[in-house]
Amino acid sequence: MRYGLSMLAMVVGAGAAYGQLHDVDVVLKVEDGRVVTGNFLPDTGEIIPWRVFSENFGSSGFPSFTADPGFDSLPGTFAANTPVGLSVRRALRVWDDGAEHFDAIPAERIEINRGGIVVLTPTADPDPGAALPTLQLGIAGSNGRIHVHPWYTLMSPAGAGVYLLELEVWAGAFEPSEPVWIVFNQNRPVDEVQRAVAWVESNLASPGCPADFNGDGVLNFFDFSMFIALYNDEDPRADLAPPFGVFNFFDVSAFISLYNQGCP
Ligand SMILES: [Ca+2]
Repeated sequence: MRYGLSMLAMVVGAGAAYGQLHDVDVVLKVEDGRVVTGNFLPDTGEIIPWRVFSENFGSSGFPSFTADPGFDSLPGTFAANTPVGLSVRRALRVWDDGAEHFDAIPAERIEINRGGIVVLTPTADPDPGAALPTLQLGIAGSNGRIHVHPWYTLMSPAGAGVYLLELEVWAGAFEPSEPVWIVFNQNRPVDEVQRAVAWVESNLASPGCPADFNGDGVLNFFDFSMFIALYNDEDPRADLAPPFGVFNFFDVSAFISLYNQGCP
């Protein structure tokens, strides 16, 4: 249940108009010569910086397979014909829900396929400075947009689990993006996936900065927007204070307190 939304609306003003957030595509833009990953705020189309995505294998009806997230951009983001691709930064990891970490490298690997060209997650983390396994996703169209959906397949034994893929996105001569994480769920409960996503956000995307909800290392209005969207969804990530399972002013107050602490 949820209380006190009017109080929250007072805190953040018009931002409370944002609706639900959906992890769909990785939206690309360029800032200061670097690729930046984001997500569309559904009500406004605004691109909010975003680095942690999640998806379910089997979401399109085929087991151990998904074509999401795709990679999208607004027209004019890139020069026509700019090649855009991804590199795999680490071996795949699997979530330990009891111990709450992503330390283990499973037998499973993920194959990413674009037009018959594939890249496989490595069996061990690449050495620092070594070339990363990479895959060109496509080239920007004449309008400067790219929108592609690679195919992700969880390879045998394809056991139930929550898997963590760490990527970076590159485009032409721009500096590659900061790390991007996709949490893939293979037949595990939603609440376990939410715990795994929350762990990635607070331990990998923005360690020591719990109010940095979109994980870009900066505290600003985007984080308020994110908190509101998650609060409206009654997402456990917004359930910051007792009584847990209830969304009320104590969660809002806890968020404001975390926000005021700032980032290290
Ligand atoms: Ca932020």
